[in-house]
Amino acid sequence: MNGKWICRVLCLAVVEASLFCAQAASVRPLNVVLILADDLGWTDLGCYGSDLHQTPHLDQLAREGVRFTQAYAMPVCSPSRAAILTGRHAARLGMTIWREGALRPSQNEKLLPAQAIPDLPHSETTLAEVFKAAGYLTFHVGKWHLGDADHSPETQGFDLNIGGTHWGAPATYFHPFSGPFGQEREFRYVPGLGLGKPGDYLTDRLTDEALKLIEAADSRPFFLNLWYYTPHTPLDGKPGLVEKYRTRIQPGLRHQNPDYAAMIETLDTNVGRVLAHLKKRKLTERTVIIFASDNGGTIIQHRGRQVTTNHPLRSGKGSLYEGGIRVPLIVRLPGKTPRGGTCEQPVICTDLFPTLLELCGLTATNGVAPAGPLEGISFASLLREPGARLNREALFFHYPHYYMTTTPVSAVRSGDWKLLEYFADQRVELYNLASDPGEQNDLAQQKSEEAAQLRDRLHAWRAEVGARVPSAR
Ligand SMILES: [Ca+2]
Repeated sequence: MNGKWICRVLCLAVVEASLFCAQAASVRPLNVVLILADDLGWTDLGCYGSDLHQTPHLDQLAREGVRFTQAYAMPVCSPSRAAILTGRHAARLGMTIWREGALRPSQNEKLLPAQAIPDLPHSETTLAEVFKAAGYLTFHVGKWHLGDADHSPETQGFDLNIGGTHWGAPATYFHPFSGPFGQEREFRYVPGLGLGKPGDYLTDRLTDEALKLIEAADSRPFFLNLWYYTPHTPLDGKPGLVEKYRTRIQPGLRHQNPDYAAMIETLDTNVGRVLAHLKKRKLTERTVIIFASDNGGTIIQHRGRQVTTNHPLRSGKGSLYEGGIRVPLIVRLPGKTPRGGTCEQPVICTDLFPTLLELCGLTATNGVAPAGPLEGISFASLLREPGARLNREALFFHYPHYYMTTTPVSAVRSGDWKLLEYFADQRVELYNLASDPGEQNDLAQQKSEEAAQLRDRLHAWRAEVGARVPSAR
């Protein structure tokens, strides 16, 4: 056992350990399938309001589980992934930008962005390490984006890695999934998928491998971290589906991109394959399913079209307005849990770590502990009672970098109030998300007392977690 398993343990896993969990854990450990889509926006699924994208399997999953309407991620890839695996905020980890961004020399911007680290430190405790210590098989399939070869999934508690690299996107979704990527024409590939054949499609192939691993686990408990690359750019939809959506797009529909729509339908089909396979293997009643996205939908132009819109939310990936950070989240538990519940409590990706530990009954007795303070809190209680409240005062966000949708910024949400603070001019904006979810009416002047209080809290949080901030040039 690794020396870092110190005793600052998950009393949270004990708190509220339900009869359901205790029974499940004592009979046979629950399996976990954690499915992450990449850059999927808040309204991109049918059950979240898309009027174009067809997602029957995910809609069905939402009917069988709990659909969160105010789930948050970090605004870009690697920070969310690090937060999910550790339960710790990206700002505390110092991983505030995607990996390539952390390595890129700063551009000629007004502020010098904060220095971010590109690789998830080995000193952190990951979900995979926790599950492995508890006797689970631990599989990573798909996008990793949390470090170089020295920080690959195999070094972070996973028994096996298929498809994960330090890159954030494939060169192409079509076989052989390799080629030059981006303006730099860097050669990229997706390892672990064998020879394959022309016509193979990346999202399908990752699922093929995931299903084989579920088979191979046989009766042993497993943690499957299935992190699809899709629907991140490049927008390579299957041609037949692209054509289908091309004929369906009408003026006035919220979503308008046929390639993106095709990729989302294929994502949905593959989630359906995983669910059907679990059913066939009689594992449905022993498996927790989580489906989420790692950040808000991308609103940039790609091949001459806007990728998606997060309307009615403002902005998209990279931004700390809701469109950048609010994401779909669906969780289905086995057993007699509420079906088709909708939960409006704000939750955040750091919560998955303590939630999964609680659901699987992993406690101090398993000898597991995070590497330090957790920002996440368990929302297991909401899965049993979606109308319950979480005991949390505020959620914080920190993106001390530039992106196409933002300049360096931090934000705090407390109750219905949300404050954003921009580093370039110390400007604050205050919104009431209950009456103004689209963040159109800045109330910072009108409600100056509330704004000042929230700003103080934001500053105190940044100091507490040691958040790195931009500096003047
Ligand atoms: Ca992403």
